[in-house]
Amino acid sequence: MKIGIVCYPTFGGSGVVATELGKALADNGHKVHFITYNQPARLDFFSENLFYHEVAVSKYPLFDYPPYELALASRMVDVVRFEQLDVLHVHYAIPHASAAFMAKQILATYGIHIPVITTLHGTDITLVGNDRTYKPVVTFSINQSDGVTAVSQHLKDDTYRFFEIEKDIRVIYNFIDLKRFSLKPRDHFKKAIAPSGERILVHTSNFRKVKRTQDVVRIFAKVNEVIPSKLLMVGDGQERPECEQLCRDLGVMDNVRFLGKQDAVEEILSVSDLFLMPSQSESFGLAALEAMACKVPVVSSNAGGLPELNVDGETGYIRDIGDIDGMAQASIDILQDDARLNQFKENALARAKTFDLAFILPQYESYYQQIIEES
Ligand code: GMT
Repeated sequence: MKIGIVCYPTFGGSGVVATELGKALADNGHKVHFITYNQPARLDFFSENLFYHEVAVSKYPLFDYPPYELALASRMVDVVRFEQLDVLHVHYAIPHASAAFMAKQILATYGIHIPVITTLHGTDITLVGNDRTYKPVVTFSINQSDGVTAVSQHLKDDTYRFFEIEKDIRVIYNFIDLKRFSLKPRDHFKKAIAPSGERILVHTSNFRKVKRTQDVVRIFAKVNEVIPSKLLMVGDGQERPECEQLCRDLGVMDNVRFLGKQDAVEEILSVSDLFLMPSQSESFGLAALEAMACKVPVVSSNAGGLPELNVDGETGYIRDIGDIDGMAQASIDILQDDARLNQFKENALARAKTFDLAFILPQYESYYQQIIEES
């Protein structure tokens, strides 16, 4: 197939899922065309089946808000026409689904029919999309998509709860490439971070409010009172300065490292013993899946789709959102007992394997085929 993928070229979340999916489709022989405003973060190599079409937004003094959606729709029209795409797969509803709707209408004037599939990722439904500012457009463009997928059952349920959706939504879970995300022997790195054999806790995110990164620090401070440990904070965003200050206030800064944005997250996960994800909202929790694939158990909140990934008492523990004491105690329970920690590590990997790219990729391929045939 010739597939157009529209996404945000971001380091995490929907951008990573879209890019990894495109790369896997290209490896499987499909021609994949990325349409976005910047080279996607993980699309940093050459492949005969991968193409990248940049969306350039012209600046003009009149535009306080340059019309990205129009530039994107125009680019989609050109790419579909001249590359003769079979399907457009847009990741994250805003503004990709509405831009695709516009492109589809324009293409119809050339006698071209292009099926559009929208994948819902989370905040496009739970936070941003549900905002009155965007809601009518999001509802309309989801209903106008030929196919709609959601990355968890919880996100599918939320979409029906928050919007008036007539479309059938297919759940296709996020996936992991186990060739890249696996435990790597990095003993020298582990020794450098935890020279006295301390346990290593880790958190990766974009440090937005929704991630509750200050809870991560508070949980760690409580764990560190009982178990000598270190915390690695990976990523960057608006909450980082507050977290750094909180570390100073709680007197734990000597045991915390803020590593900023990192490409080789799997290297950091490989030296870690426990992943913390106390999010306020999380449609799936891809970062937790990456950790589990590297044999790192997860202590998380019960937000959104997290219970579909993290199995309470098996791959880690789940506590209510904001239950800092509960998450700290759960972390201590795992970390203070070698046998339990090792069992949870094995369980985490076994669970991650059920989200192997090899199982999920065919689900997307057959869904594309179905939507192309039906539309
Ligand atoms: O979590 C973020 O803030 C990024 C966001 C995105 O859309 O890029 O992530 C969402 O999509 C990921 C991939 O499907 C999911 O694993 C995340 O759980 C989801 N984030 C939220 O729902 C908050």
